[in-house]
Amino acid sequence: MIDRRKFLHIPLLGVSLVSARNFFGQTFETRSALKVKRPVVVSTWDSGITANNGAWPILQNGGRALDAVEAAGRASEDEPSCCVGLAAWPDRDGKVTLDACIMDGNGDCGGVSFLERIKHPVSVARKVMEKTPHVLLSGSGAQEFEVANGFPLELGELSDDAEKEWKEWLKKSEYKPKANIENLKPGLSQFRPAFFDDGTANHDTMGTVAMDAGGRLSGMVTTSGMAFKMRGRVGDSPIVGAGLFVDNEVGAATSSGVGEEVIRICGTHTIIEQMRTGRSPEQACREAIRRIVKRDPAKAKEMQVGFVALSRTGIIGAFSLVKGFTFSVTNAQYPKGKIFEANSWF
Ligand code: SD4
Repeated sequence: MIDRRKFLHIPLLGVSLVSARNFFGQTFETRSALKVKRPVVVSTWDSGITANNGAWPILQNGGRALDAVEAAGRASEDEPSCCVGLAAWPDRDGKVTLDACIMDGNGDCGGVSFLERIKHPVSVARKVMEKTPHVLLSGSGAQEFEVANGFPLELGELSDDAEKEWKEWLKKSEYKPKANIENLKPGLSQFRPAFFDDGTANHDTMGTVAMDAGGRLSGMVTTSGMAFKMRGRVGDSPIVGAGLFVDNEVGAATSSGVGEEVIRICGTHTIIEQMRTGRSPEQACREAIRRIVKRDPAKAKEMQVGFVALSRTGIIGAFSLVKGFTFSVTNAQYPKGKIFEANSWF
């Protein structure tokens, strides 16, 4: 594919390039590179503000990035409107199944997938990392491990809104993720653009990366996966190197969107390795997106994948397939969090 944008994306540190209108009619700044001071936390989507709010008090008080990203995941899982936990949309059989992972900048990592009736999968992922010789536990085994570690089993019933949407979906049973709106808060139909009262859209995957005051990096992802997925389907989120990769020598990256596409190109690992060779975070995210586009340009136009990366030198960059991928940044400069929109291929 001819790379028409090659000369347009010149990294300009801290310079606002455009103020774009996103899919939902909101306007966020788009920057090719944002230089930030540590400590800092960065999360996918507008709803990343909730995650960042969970992490920021820890970072602000000199805490570890690892504790901060776990708190970010828990804050999202606790907040029904974030839609990443048990209040989220179910699979096509009507069951909410959750995926999560967590990773430290020294290569320690843990994940859980296809987990049911667990309120805080991110904390179970951390236990997998710290208490087992393994990296990923799945399904009933993950659930048994979680119970043995003192986490309670929740009832596992659908929220009223999620049940309504699922029954509506069953009428056609069509699995067709739509860019940026494939994962909305239950109660807001996936078949029309939807807004919260403040105009934001919501997503069912929260990816967070953080750098603490000491320069240590960590990240986490927590999700209910794509709405109405096949039972047993696992996306990119719990897979280290796909939905999340962190290396203190280079930086941290996370993803959101159609997980199958991210897994196929080992998305976040690709980004960190690109950054290792000297590419900026945005250039590295763009290269990962290019590999997705190359495989099937027509299909890539119709869906969303977004990556965001933070370098160990404090530069944030992002890139997505189509317009509308936003990310939230919180640090001393933006203590309440600020939302930016990524540049996109299409
Ligand atoms: C998945 N990547 O399970 C997730 C979905 C997602 O916003 O990011 N939704 O494929």
